[in-house]
Amino acid sequence: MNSPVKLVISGPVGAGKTTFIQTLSDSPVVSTDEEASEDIGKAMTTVALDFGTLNVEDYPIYLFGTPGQERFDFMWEVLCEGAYGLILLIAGDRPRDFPQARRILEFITTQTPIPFLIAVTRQDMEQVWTPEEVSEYFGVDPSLACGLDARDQQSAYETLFRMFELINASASEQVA
Ligand SMILES: Nc1nc2c(ncn2[C@@H]2O[C@H](COP(=O)(O)OP(=O)(O)OP(=O)(O)O)[C@@H](O)[C@H]2O)c(=O)[nH]1
Ligand SMILES: [Mg+2]
Repeated sequence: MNSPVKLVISGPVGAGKTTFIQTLSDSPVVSTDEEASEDIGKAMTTVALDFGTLNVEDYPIYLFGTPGQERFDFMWEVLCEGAYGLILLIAGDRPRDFPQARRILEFITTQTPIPFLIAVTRQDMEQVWTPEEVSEYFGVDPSLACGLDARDQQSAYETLFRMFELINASASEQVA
C-alpha cells in the first residue's frame, strides 16, 4: 500500500468545502459542523476540520477541509502540514469573499509552498465569475483555475484529477 496523499481543501465560508469532501469521500466524513453563531447565510459551519478519505488506484487520499471563518484561522497551519496540494474553493457568485480567498491562498502558500488549484463553485448561478476571470483576479495562470459543482461527483473527481496533474507537474519540475 502506498503512503497517503494528503490534500487540503480551503476557502471562504460557504464555498463548498464540506460538501466537496462529502461528495468525494468513500469513508464516513469526520465533520465538525456546528450551528453558526453569526449570520453567515447558512445554518451550519465548520469549526475545526473536515476529514474524508478515498482511494485512487493504489493511493489512499486524505482530504482535510479547513474552517472558512477567519476566527478559526489557527487551524490552517496545522491542517497544511505535510500536504501535497491545496484546493482553494471559492464561490464564483460571491466576489466580496475574493479578498479573503486571496489571504488564505497567500497565507498557506507562504507557510507551505505547495501546488494549488482554485476551484470556482456555483457556476450554475446567473451572475457568476468564470474560472478564467477568477484566475485573472488572482494573477495566476488560467490552468490553475477550474469550475466545480461540489455537489456533483463527476465534477468533484475532475477537480481532484486536475490537482493531481499539477502535483505531478511540480514534482517533475523539481527533479529536472
Ligand atoms: N448551486 C450550487 N450550490 C453549490 C455548489 N457547490 C456547493 N454548493 C452548495 O453550497 C453550500 C456550501 O456549503 P458547505 O459545503 O457547508 O460550505 P463550506 O465551504 O464547508 O462552509 P464553512 O464550513 O462554513 O466555511 C451547500 O449547500 C452546497 O450544496 C454549486 O456548484 N452550485
Ligand atoms: Mg465546512
